[in-house]
Amino acid sequence: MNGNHSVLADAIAISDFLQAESESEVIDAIFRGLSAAPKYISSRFFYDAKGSNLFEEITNLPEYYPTRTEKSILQRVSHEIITHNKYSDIVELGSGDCSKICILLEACGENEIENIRYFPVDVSEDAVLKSAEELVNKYPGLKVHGILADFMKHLQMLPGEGNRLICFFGSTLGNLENDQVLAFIRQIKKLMKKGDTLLLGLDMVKDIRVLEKAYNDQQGITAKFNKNILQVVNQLAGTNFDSLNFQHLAFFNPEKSRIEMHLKALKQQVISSPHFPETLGIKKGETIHTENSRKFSHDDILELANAADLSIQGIYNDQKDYFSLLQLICTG
Ligand code: AVJ
Repeated sequence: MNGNHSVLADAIAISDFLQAESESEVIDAIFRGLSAAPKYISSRFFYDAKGSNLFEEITNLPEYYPTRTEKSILQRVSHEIITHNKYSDIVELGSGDCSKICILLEACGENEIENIRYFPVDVSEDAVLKSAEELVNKYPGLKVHGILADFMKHLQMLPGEGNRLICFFGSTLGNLENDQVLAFIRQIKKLMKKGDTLLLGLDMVKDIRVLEKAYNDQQGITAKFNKNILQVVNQLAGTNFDSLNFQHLAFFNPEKSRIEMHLKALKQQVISSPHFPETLGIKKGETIHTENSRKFSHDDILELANAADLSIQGIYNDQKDYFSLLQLICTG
C-alpha cells in the first residue's frame, strides 16, 4: 500500500450489480445462442481482460477510425457541451479506459471538478477500478463512484442526481438490433429528469470500403478479438471451442445498415460442455454471429431524438461526416 491509499479510498466508491446474473443464466444464454439457427453469441462476452485489451488495440489501428474521430470531435466541442448546463453528476455507460471522459473533464475548471461526481458504468471490474484510481489522481477533488453493471440489462441502476450528463460513447448503441435501438433510447429517456443531458456517440453510414476495412484490419487484431469470444465462452460455459477451427468474417449488411461479425467454421465439429443438456454440431462453413455494429444516417438521428422525445441541442460531426456526437436534452 502506498501513502495515497486512504485518499483514494475517500474519493472512490464502487457498487456492484453484476452478481445479479448467475452462472447458470450465463450458461443458458450461451447454450440458447449456440442452439439457434443461425447460431449466435452475445457480443457482451467479448470483454474479458484479454478481449478488453484487444479492443483497446483495435481503437489504435489505422483502419479503425471511430475512436479517434469521436475523440477529435470531443476535443473540439467538450467546452461547449460542458458549459451548456451546470452538471453535478456525469454518468458514462460502458466507460472502458475512461479516456473519453478525460477529454470532457479537461474542459472543466478545477473548481468545477470539485463539484462533480463521475459514475463509470462497466462490466469490467478491472477497467472500473483502474480508471477510477487514475482519474482521482489526475483530477484532485473529483469523486468517482464506479458501477459494475451490464447497463444493457440493468439500466434501472442509472445513478446520479441533480443535472446529469449521461454519456454513451463509442457507438455502442449500434450493437443492438435495429428495433432495440429505439427501445433502449426510450428507456434511457424514461430514467432521465428535466435538465439531464444525453451525450450519444454514433458511427455514421459511409463508403463501404472504409467500413469493411475498419473491421478487417491488416494486422488481424479484429480477427483475434472476434475469436477470443470463443475462449471467453469456454471459460464461462466449459465448452471445448478451438478458435483455430474458425475464420473471422466481417462485412457490411446494407439492408440493416450494419457491419456484422461472424465466426465461420473451417471444418465440421462437435461442441460440448458438461453444463450443456446436449452436444451441439457445427457444420463446415456454418457461421456464429458475434456482433452487429449499426451505422446511422442523419435521418436515423432525427428519428432517434424524435422517438425518445429528446430535444437536439447539438449534432457535432467531423469533417468527413464519419462520426456524430449528439447532445440531447430532456425538457420534461
Ligand atoms: C465498441 C461495439 C462500438 O462495433 O465498432 C470493434 C466493437 N468490434 N471492432 C464497434 C468492435 C470490432 C465496437 N463497439
